[in-house]
Amino acid sequence: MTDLATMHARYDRLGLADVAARVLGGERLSIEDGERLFACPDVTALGALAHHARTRLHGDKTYFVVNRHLNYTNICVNGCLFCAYRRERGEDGAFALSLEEAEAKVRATPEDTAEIHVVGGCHPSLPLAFFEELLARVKRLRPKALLKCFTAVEIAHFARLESITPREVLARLKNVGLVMMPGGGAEIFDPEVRTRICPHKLTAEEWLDIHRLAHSMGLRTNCTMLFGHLETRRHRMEHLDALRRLQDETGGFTCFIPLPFQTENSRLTGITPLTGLEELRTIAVSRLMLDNIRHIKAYWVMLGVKQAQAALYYGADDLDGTVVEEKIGHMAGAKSEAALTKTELMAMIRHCGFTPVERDSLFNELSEPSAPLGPASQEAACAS
Ligand code: V47
Ligand code: SF4
Repeated sequence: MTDLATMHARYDRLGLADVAARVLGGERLSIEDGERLFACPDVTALGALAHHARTRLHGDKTYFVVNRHLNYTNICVNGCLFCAYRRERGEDGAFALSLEEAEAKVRATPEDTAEIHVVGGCHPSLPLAFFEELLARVKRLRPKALLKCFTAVEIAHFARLESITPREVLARLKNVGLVMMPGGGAEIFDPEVRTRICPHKLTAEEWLDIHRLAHSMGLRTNCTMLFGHLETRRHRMEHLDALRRLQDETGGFTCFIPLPFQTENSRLTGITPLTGLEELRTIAVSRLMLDNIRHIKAYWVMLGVKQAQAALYYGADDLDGTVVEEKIGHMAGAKSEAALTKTELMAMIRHCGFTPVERDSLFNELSEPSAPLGPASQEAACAS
């Protein structure tokens, strides 16, 4: 039998020959196709399709970024039930950085940092002028770093506090160097689940509207999905479909980040953590559904380093970055390292047989791709 015939027979046995043919033909998959892929017991067959789609886009390149997270406060008016990071004002462990404290953290950041990722809770009184000054100071200290700051949730919050429109907020932040918004706050779009896990957060439509607006103003954004809590696989599919529809309209999303729920220290109790295979299925289906979003991030902070490496064979092409001082996932029990060095990220990528490519927030390539390890050195690395 030819390779193609063997492959056809495999997907035929699984009842997925038509879906596999659509993937190989570069055709769009429906929500129902996605559900059928999710239900496929042979996770490696699903992974092979996602890997095909990933390889068609990126060959064996795997991206990473030298970046730093800057969480300016954990005081938040929202109180999402899944969040272990948030505190009430005055509560033990609550913090709000001064401009000088934030500056000191940026000064301690290596000169070659390509991205500074600034997010925090929805603080009840910090004015927009504080954030304008913060971004201006960060830009002054690290002029080469791109500023990826503030989720749609924070933008909506600033607009409410200042009684101005989200457009005005974004225009003022863009003026002091904002180029990109991270993808947080999307959670899951289904209105019933959303009400149960984050009743005070902006609605799905509001989240999508702010990203649409940002794209129309020339800003790029990422997008996320928080999964493994109260949602069903169908909810995940509908979430991906909503992101895909907005991307058809604007083309402004750069990267999708599937975020597996970390179950510790939150008010969302009684949730069994997802199996590793269900995480990989979700990443693979995301790659296959989001045919118009170029990059899928295996965020090692939430997945753990080993699972993030496996995810590179299930559709992901990016590992995020050095991160430094991540709080949201680690306060929720994420078992991953506190930070990774550039050397460690490159080794992680090479040991899986991919070519590491350093990037900035917009996925501009900053380095010549450097070759993956050959089989002999891979063996040595595995034995060490
Ligand atoms: O919006 C909160 C999620 C998000 C938990 O755009 C949790 O490049 C899992 O969006 N378990 C913030 N997830 C993180 C985020 C992000 C991270 C890295 C890169 C980018 C990017 C975006 O974290 C929140 C929420 O969806 N989150 N609590 C938890 N217990
Ligand atoms: Fe606040 Fe964000 Fe935590 Fe929700 S997820 S409580 S908005 S910090």
